[in-house]
Amino acid sequence: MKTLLIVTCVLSINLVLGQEICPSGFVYWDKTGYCYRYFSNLLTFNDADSYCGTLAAACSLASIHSLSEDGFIRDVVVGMSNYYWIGLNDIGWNGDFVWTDHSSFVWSNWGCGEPNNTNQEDCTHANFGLSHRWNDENCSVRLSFVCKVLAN
Ligand SMILES: *[C@@H]1O[C@H](CO)[C@@H](O)[C@H](O)[C@H]1NC(C)=O
Ligand SMILES: *[C@@H]1O[C@H](CO)[C@@H](O)[C@H](O)[C@H]1NC(C)=O
Ligand SMILES: [Ca+2]
Ligand SMILES: [Ca+2]
Repeated sequence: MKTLLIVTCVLSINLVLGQEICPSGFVYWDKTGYCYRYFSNLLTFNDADSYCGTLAAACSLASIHSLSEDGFIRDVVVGMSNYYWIGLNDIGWNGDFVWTDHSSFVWSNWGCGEPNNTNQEDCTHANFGLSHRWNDENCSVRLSFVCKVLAN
């Protein structure tokens, strides 16, 4: 009984601190069960997604599936008002948007008039404009980015 209590206690502390269930430096969000991390390094979209993949198995640029997840990433994970890559792109076929983590494209938060594909924009950044929405941008542009991975 005593052992069980101690084990339970240690497990809850780890959950609260977000340790072990997330790779180092990632923030755990219990609402989705995923871990998130912001990187201020300026990389192209493909380099950013590859970088995420070096951090943990099946780690990709963040996919976003609700307004609350969008807000959590912006306010808690990033915490500043710059642009950052998320995993949404239409590199394969213009207008056919997919997430690099292969999750379903079920929700979007495009800014007014976006995506506009001006000069072949096939990649997406968040935090666009005063209403903090999404914009398609040239994939070769270098931006900071957010990685996301399922918690252990
Ligand atoms: C995208 O940006 C790159 C450099 O950042 C540029 O070389 C390329 O021409 C741009 N593509 C288009 C279609 O404008
Ligand atoms: C298209 O979106 C870009 C941002 O990616 C913006 O700078 C540009 O003004 C928009 N073009 C038009 C025609 O609305
Ligand atoms: Ca496009
Ligand atoms: Ca655009």
